[in-house]
Amino acid sequence: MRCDRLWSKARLATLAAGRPGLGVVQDGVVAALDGRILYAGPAAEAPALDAAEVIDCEGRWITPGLMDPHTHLVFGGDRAHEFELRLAGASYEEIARAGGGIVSTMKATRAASQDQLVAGALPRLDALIAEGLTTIEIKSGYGLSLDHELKSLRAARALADARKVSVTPTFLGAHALPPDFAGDADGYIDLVCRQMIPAVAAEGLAEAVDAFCEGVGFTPAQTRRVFEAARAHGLPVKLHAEQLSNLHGAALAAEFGALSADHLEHLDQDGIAAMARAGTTAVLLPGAFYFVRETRLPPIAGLRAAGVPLALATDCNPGTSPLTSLLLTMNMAATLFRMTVDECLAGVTREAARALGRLDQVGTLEAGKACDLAIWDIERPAELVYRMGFNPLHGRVWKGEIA
Ligand code: DI6
Ligand code: FE
Repeated sequence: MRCDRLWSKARLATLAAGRPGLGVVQDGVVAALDGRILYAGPAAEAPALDAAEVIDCEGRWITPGLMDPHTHLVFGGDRAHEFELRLAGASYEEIARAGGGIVSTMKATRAASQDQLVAGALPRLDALIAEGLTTIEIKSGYGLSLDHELKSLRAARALADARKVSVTPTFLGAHALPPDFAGDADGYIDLVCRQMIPAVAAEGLAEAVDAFCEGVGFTPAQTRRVFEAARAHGLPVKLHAEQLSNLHGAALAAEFGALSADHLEHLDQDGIAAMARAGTTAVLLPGAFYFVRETRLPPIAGLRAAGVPLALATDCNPGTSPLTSLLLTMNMAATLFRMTVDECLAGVTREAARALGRLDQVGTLEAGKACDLAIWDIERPAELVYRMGFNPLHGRVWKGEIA
């Protein structure tokens, strides 16, 4: 069989559903043809392959390319000064009242051009790519007006043209109440449902719709209206749920067959059961948990026992998770949430793909999927979770191309 490229003498962590644990293949090969995996598995069982190019991996490990299924990567400005105020004892509420918080990022995002938003996001994207990222979800949510939300989503799309990476944009207009709608949250949700979502859908600018269901965000009733508008426009949903309190957002998300419910520190057993029934993936965000010094752990054991898929993400955002490292995210998930090495690696590959509705295309080393690979200078996969601040990436492959 003809193939474009063959990676030989490799140890594979396939994450393939049919194989136990990480789906390890000790003496494996990966063959790519036209950007897709033609074969991934034991060298001894490979078909006869006529490769245009053979790369000897010299025993290195190959995993699926890493995926970040929850980021707010596109935004203007930063909140480093707020970080100093917090260290000096100011509360989030005091900072918000002083015009800080999401509103300060909204102002900087509105003031930035689309090109400036792209330029500002590129260093954050490059940091993730340097660790083997091949797919990233990018939310809007700092424009909070029709034009600026569209600008943000167009900037997210433009990043896919600027780098060899796959971008899945998510519309998060229901992220916070902009000052122009102070005291009129229902009026703003009208704008989100009647103008923003139709425009986003008409331009094909998003693959899903998200919302922030929280006391400082939007109510379950307002979230339900956003979900109904998303459904009317054929867009799947996901939700920032139970981050700071239990508004039963995860159960609402599950009612709409959500791809994922994210954060989940305050998730209860009813929410777990609803997610399990709906097949909704839990996206856990240890960077936000760490950065805001949260003390309530998400119910990992309950989610695990109910068979809810567990994904991980950086939640890269300027306010609660200025994090651009999936390797550190995995270490935090193991160290803080007590997730296993296998769960962490699955969380940034197979389960991240599931959370994005892309498991049929990426997330495991299986024939027919995009040939997105990360090649590592490690002796065992646990090193990718164990180390902090060390990047053992040897090479990255995106759609069969050495990137
Ligand atoms: N939850 C969060 O932690 C971020 N957004 C959200 O829905 C906060 C975003 C910010 O503070 O800029
Ligand atoms: Fe978030």
